[in-house]
Amino acid sequence: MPSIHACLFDLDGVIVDTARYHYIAWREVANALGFDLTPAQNELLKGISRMESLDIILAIGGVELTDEEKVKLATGKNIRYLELCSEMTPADTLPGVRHFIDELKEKGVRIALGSASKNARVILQSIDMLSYFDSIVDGNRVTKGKPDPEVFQLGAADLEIAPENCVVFEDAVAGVQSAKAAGMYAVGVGEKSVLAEADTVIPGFENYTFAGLNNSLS
Ligand code: B16
Ligand code: MG
Repeated sequence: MPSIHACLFDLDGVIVDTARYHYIAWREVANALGFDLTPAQNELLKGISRMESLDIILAIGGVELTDEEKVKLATGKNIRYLELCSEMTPADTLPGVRHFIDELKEKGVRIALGSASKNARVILQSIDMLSYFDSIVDGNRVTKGKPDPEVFQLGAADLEIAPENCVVFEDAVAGVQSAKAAGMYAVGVGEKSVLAEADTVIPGFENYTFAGLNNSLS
Protein backbone atom coordinates (compact mmCIF):
# COMPACT_ATOMS: atom_id res chain seq x y z
CA MET A 1 0.00 0.00 0.00
CA PRO A 2 1.35 3.47 -0.88
CA SER A 3 1.83 5.98 1.93
CA ILE A 4 -1.13 7.65 3.58
CA HIS A 5 -1.67 11.27 2.57
CA ALA A 6 -5.30 11.70 3.55
CA CYS A 7 -7.80 10.21 5.99
CA LEU A 8 -11.52 10.57 5.30
CA PHE A 9 -13.92 10.16 8.19
CA ASP A 10 -17.57 9.27 8.24
CA LEU A 11 -19.45 11.28 10.89
CA ASP A 12 -22.34 9.36 12.46
CA GLY A 13 -20.96 6.35 14.32
CA VAL A 14 -17.30 7.25 13.73
CA ILE A 15 -16.77 10.72 15.19
CA VAL A 16 -19.92 10.98 17.22
CA ASP A 17 -22.57 8.50 18.34
CA THR A 18 -25.56 10.09 16.64
CA ALA A 19 -26.68 6.68 15.31
CA ARG A 20 -28.64 6.14 18.53
CA TYR A 21 -30.50 9.45 17.99
CA HIS A 22 -31.32 8.51 14.36
CA TYR A 23 -32.68 5.21 15.72
CA ILE A 24 -34.84 6.84 18.40
CA ALA A 25 -36.31 9.33 15.90
CA TRP A 26 -36.94 6.73 13.15
CA ARG A 27 -38.41 4.27 15.66
CA GLU A 28 -40.91 6.92 16.74
CA VAL A 29 -41.91 7.36 13.07
CA ALA A 30 -42.37 3.58 12.68
CA ASN A 31 -44.30 3.30 15.96
CA ALA A 32 -46.63 6.12 14.89
CA LEU A 33 -47.32 4.16 11.70
CA GLY A 34 -48.14 1.06 13.77
CA PHE A 35 -45.02 -1.12 13.61
CA ASP A 36 -41.61 -1.39 15.31
CA LEU A 37 -38.03 -1.02 14.10
CA THR A 38 -35.52 -3.50 15.51
CA PRO A 39 -31.81 -2.72 16.09
CA ALA A 40 -30.97 -5.12 13.21
CA GLN A 41 -33.31 -3.23 10.88
CA ASN A 42 -31.77 0.04 12.06
CA GLU A 43 -28.35 -1.28 10.95
CA LEU A 44 -29.65 -1.15 7.36
CA LEU A 45 -30.12 2.62 7.68
CA LYS A 46 -26.56 3.49 8.67
CA GLY A 47 -24.87 5.68 6.07
CA ILE A 48 -28.09 5.83 4.01
CA SER A 49 -29.65 9.21 3.15
CA ARG A 50 -32.72 10.49 4.98
CA MET A 51 -35.27 9.85 2.21
CA GLU A 52 -33.80 6.45 1.30
CA SER A 53 -33.93 5.53 5.00
CA LEU A 54 -37.62 6.43 5.10
CA ASP A 55 -38.29 4.29 2.01
CA ILE A 56 -36.59 1.31 3.71
CA ILE A 57 -38.63 1.84 6.89
CA LEU A 58 -41.90 2.09 4.96
CA ALA A 59 -41.03 -1.13 3.09
CA ILE A 60 -40.36 -2.87 6.44
CA GLY A 61 -43.80 -1.80 7.68
CA GLY A 62 -45.51 -2.46 4.36
CA VAL A 63 -46.78 1.13 4.33
CA GLU A 64 -47.32 3.13 1.13
CA LEU A 65 -47.43 6.93 1.26
CA THR A 66 -47.53 9.83 -1.19
CA ASP A 67 -44.40 11.88 -1.81
CA GLU A 68 -45.97 14.74 0.11
CA GLU A 69 -46.64 12.54 3.15
CA LYS A 70 -43.09 11.21 2.99
CA VAL A 71 -41.56 14.70 2.98
CA LYS A 72 -43.72 15.59 5.99
CA LEU A 73 -42.57 12.50 7.93
CA ALA A 74 -38.90 13.02 7.04
CA THR A 75 -39.09 16.68 8.07
CA GLY A 76 -40.70 15.74 11.39
CA LYS A 77 -38.07 13.07 11.97
CA ASN A 78 -35.30 15.59 11.35
CA ILE A 79 -36.80 18.09 13.81
CA ARG A 80 -36.95 15.34 16.45
CA TYR A 81 -33.40 14.19 15.59
CA LEU A 82 -32.00 17.71 15.95
CA GLU A 83 -33.86 18.11 19.24
CA LEU A 84 -32.11 14.95 20.51
CA CYS A 85 -28.75 16.23 19.17
CA SER A 86 -29.14 19.69 20.68
CA GLU A 87 -27.74 18.59 24.03
CA MET A 88 -24.48 17.37 22.45
CA THR A 89 -21.18 18.87 23.59
CA PRO A 90 -17.48 18.11 22.82
CA ALA A 91 -17.74 15.40 25.54
CA ASP A 92 -19.95 13.41 23.14
CA THR A 93 -17.11 12.89 20.65
CA LEU A 94 -16.38 9.15 20.50
CA PRO A 95 -13.40 8.09 22.67
CA GLY A 96 -9.96 8.60 21.11
CA VAL A 97 -11.02 10.01 17.74
CA ARG A 98 -10.09 13.64 18.47
CA HIS A 99 -6.67 12.55 19.75
CA PHE A 100 -6.13 10.33 16.68
CA ILE A 101 -7.00 13.17 14.26
CA ASP A 102 -4.66 15.50 16.19
CA GLU A 103 -1.87 12.96 15.63
CA LEU A 104 -2.68 12.68 11.91
CA LYS A 105 -2.53 16.47 11.56
CA GLU A 106 0.87 16.54 13.32
CA LYS A 107 2.09 13.97 10.77
CA GLY A 108 0.88 16.17 7.90
CA VAL A 109 -1.99 13.88 6.88
CA ARG A 110 -4.93 15.80 5.38
CA ILE A 111 -8.38 15.30 6.86
CA ALA A 112 -11.81 15.16 5.19
CA LEU A 113 -15.34 14.42 6.30
CA GLY A 114 -17.44 12.10 4.12
CA SER A 115 -20.94 11.96 5.53
CA ALA A 116 -24.40 11.28 4.13
CA SER A 117 -25.85 13.67 6.69
CA LYS A 118 -27.28 17.06 5.77
CA ASN A 119 -26.77 18.02 9.42
CA ALA A 120 -23.02 17.37 9.42
CA ARG A 121 -21.89 20.98 9.94
CA VAL A 122 -24.33 21.58 12.83
CA ILE A 123 -23.16 18.37 14.53
CA LEU A 124 -19.47 19.21 14.02
CA GLN A 125 -20.08 22.67 15.45
CA SER A 126 -21.76 21.25 18.55
CA ILE A 127 -18.73 19.05 19.29
CA ASP A 128 -16.35 21.88 18.36
CA MET A 129 -14.67 20.01 15.47
CA LEU A 130 -15.70 22.06 12.43
CA SER A 131 -12.19 23.48 12.05
CA TYR A 132 -10.56 20.00 12.09
CA PHE A 133 -11.45 19.25 8.47
CA ASP A 134 -9.62 20.41 5.34
CA SER A 135 -12.67 19.33 3.33
CA ILE A 136 -16.27 18.65 4.29
CA VAL A 137 -18.42 16.54 1.98
CA ASP A 138 -21.91 16.06 3.38
CA GLY A 139 -25.41 15.14 2.27
CA ASN A 140 -25.90 18.61 0.80
CA ARG A 141 -23.05 18.09 -1.68
CA VAL A 142 -23.50 14.56 -2.95
CA THR A 143 -25.84 13.59 -5.74
CA LYS A 144 -25.45 9.84 -5.16
CA GLY A 145 -25.52 8.34 -1.66
CA LYS A 146 -23.34 5.58 -0.21
CA PRO A 147 -22.54 2.88 -1.42
CA ASP A 148 -21.78 5.07 -4.45
CA PRO A 149 -18.14 6.27 -4.20
CA GLU A 150 -19.01 9.93 -4.90
CA VAL A 151 -18.81 11.18 -1.29
CA PHE A 152 -15.20 10.00 -0.84
CA GLN A 153 -14.17 10.85 -4.41
CA LEU A 154 -15.25 14.45 -3.83
CA GLY A 155 -13.26 14.59 -0.57
CA ALA A 156 -10.09 13.23 -2.23
CA ALA A 157 -10.55 15.68 -5.13
CA ASP A 158 -10.89 18.60 -2.69
CA LEU A 159 -7.63 17.56 -1.05
CA GLU A 160 -5.97 16.76 -4.39
CA ILE A 161 -4.89 13.33 -3.12
CA ALA A 162 -5.01 10.14 -5.23
CA PRO A 163 -7.46 7.45 -3.99
CA GLU A 164 -4.64 4.95 -3.34
CA ASN A 165 -3.18 7.37 -0.78
CA CYS A 166 -6.51 7.72 1.05
CA VAL A 167 -7.83 5.82 4.05
CA VAL A 168 -11.55 5.87 4.94
CA PHE A 169 -12.96 5.26 8.42
CA GLU A 170 -16.55 3.97 8.30
CA ASP A 171 -19.06 2.32 10.63
CA ALA A 172 -21.63 1.40 7.96
CA VAL A 173 -21.69 -1.45 5.45
CA ALA A 174 -22.79 0.99 2.71
CA GLY A 175 -19.94 3.35 3.68
CA VAL A 176 -17.30 0.62 3.48
CA GLN A 177 -18.65 -0.33 0.04
CA SER A 178 -18.44 3.32 -0.98
CA ALA A 179 -14.78 3.56 0.13
CA LYS A 180 -13.84 0.35 -1.70
CA ALA A 181 -15.65 1.51 -4.86
CA ALA A 182 -13.57 4.71 -4.67
CA GLY A 183 -10.38 2.59 -4.64
CA MET A 184 -9.45 3.54 -1.07
CA TYR A 185 -8.29 1.55 1.96
CA ALA A 186 -11.30 1.00 4.24
CA VAL A 187 -11.03 0.79 8.02
CA GLY A 188 -14.30 -0.45 9.49
CA VAL A 189 -15.17 0.98 12.89
CA GLY A 190 -17.33 -1.55 14.72
CA GLU A 191 -17.75 -5.29 14.47
CA LYS A 192 -15.88 -7.57 12.04
CA SER A 193 -18.96 -9.73 11.49
CA VAL A 194 -20.89 -6.69 10.20
CA LEU A 195 -18.08 -4.89 8.33
CA ALA A 196 -16.65 -7.96 6.58
CA GLU A 197 -15.89 -6.03 3.38
CA ALA A 198 -13.50 -3.59 5.13
CA ASP A 199 -9.72 -4.05 4.72
CA THR A 200 -9.38 -4.03 8.50
CA VAL A 201 -11.76 -3.45 11.41
CA ILE A 202 -11.15 -1.63 14.69
CA PRO A 203 -13.56 -1.53 17.63
CA GLY A 204 -12.98 2.22 18.10
CA PHE A 205 -10.22 4.82 18.36
CA GLU A 206 -9.16 4.31 21.98
CA ASN A 207 -5.38 3.72 21.99
CA TYR A 208 -5.38 3.74 18.17
CA THR A 209 -2.37 5.43 16.57
CA PHE A 210 -0.97 6.37 13.15
CA ALA A 211 1.65 3.63 13.67
CA GLY A 212 -1.17 1.12 14.30
CA LEU A 213 -2.87 2.19 11.07
CA ASN A 214 0.38 1.82 9.11
CA ASN A 215 0.93 -1.66 10.59
CA SER A 216 -2.42 -2.84 9.29
CA LEU A 217 -1.47 -1.60 5.81
CA SER A 218 1.83 -3.43 5.59
P1 B16 B 1 -29.44 13.33 7.98
P2 B16 B 1 -22.99 9.25 8.10
C1 B16 B 1 -25.65 9.22 7.86
O1 B16 B 1 -24.49 9.81 8.34
C2 B16 B 1 -26.28 8.32 8.92
O2 B16 B 1 -25.46 7.19 9.16
C3 B16 B 1 -27.63 7.86 8.43
O3 B16 B 1 -28.23 7.05 9.42
C4 B16 B 1 -28.50 9.06 8.12
O4 B16 B 1 -29.76 8.67 7.62
C5 B16 B 1 -27.78 9.93 7.08
O5 B16 B 1 -26.52 10.31 7.59
C6 B16 B 1 -28.57 11.18 6.74
O6 B16 B 1 -28.58 11.99 7.87
O7 B16 B 1 -30.87 12.95 8.16
O8 B16 B 1 -28.83 14.01 9.18
O9 B16 B 1 -29.22 14.12 6.69
O10 B16 B 1 -22.92 7.98 8.87
O11 B16 B 1 -22.81 9.09 6.59
O12 B16 B 1 -22.14 10.34 8.69
MG1 MG C 1 -21.78 6.37 9.84
